[in-house]
Amino acid sequence: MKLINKKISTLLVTLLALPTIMQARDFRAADNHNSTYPTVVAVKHMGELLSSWTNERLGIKMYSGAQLGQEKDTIEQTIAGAIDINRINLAPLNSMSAETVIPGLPYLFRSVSHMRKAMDGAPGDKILKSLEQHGMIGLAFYDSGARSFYNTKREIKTPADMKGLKIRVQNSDLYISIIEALGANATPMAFGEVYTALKTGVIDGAENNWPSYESTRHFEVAKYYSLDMHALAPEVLVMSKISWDKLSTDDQKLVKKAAKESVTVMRQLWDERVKSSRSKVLANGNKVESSIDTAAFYIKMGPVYKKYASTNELKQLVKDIRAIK
Ligand code: GTR
Repeated sequence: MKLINKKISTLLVTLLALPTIMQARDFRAADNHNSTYPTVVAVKHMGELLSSWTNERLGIKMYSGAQLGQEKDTIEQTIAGAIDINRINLAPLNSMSAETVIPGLPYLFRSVSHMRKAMDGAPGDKILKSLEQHGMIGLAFYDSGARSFYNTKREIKTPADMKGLKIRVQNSDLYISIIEALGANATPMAFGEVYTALKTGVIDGAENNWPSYESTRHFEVAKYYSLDMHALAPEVLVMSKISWDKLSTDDQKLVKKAAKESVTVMRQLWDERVKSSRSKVLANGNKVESSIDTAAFYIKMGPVYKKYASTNELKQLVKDIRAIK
């Protein structure tokens, strides 16, 4: 009798624990950068937080280095629920959400610290919220430093130096407009194809921050890097709404909390990586130009602001970002 009672109580304990066991899972996460890139390390850190808070019930399995595809493909998979967590740039979301375009407007942010404050505040929340109707939950923003032009042909100091250059851009109309406003030719292309395109002369240049210019080895083929710092748009961490809706409210809170906490780690890693990437590029003997006529670049952006900050709401978002001290 005792033995039967014991068996029944073991069964009861197992049954009671079942919902928790069933919820145990590793979220599939995607990033197009390699395993040591700050965004990837930060998402892994987020996974470690989740697993320590939940006794390993929740965690993250990171697929870095574009294993699950280029950003356009991973966004589709995220919306479909095949990828749970995705770290992407804001640019490939531009065609879905007009709000995501705003942080990419050239020279909108005065500095990286201005960008961090604005994205951590109400303007950032608004942009993250705008993704929900497209099947993604915006969890947090990660740093992406400043994007500047690099090319295989010549130094760029003024917009006139851009004339006729074939510049690769991300899949975003905003970036096409920026390049065209500067008198160059825009070629939208997936990130993973840029190295070969530079090497074979299909394009003359591209634009990116120090860590990406270095980690992709674009700096080995495009020697001229001109620090015009036209865009300080951040990266974004999103979760599939399908995956999100399957979580309990408590787990949703944990996911958000872990994402937010990973931002601190990311920023620290980012600042270190900017320095080390810069040193590597300089040691390679690249022509890095820092005396740039940024005012001349900014003046050319009038039509771009007009086209993309087109509604009252978007104009207000620009104002709100500018107002942040
Ligand atoms: C990087 C960014 C990537 C990707 C890439 C690109 O800075 O981290 O997510 O957007 O730029 O230019 O495609």
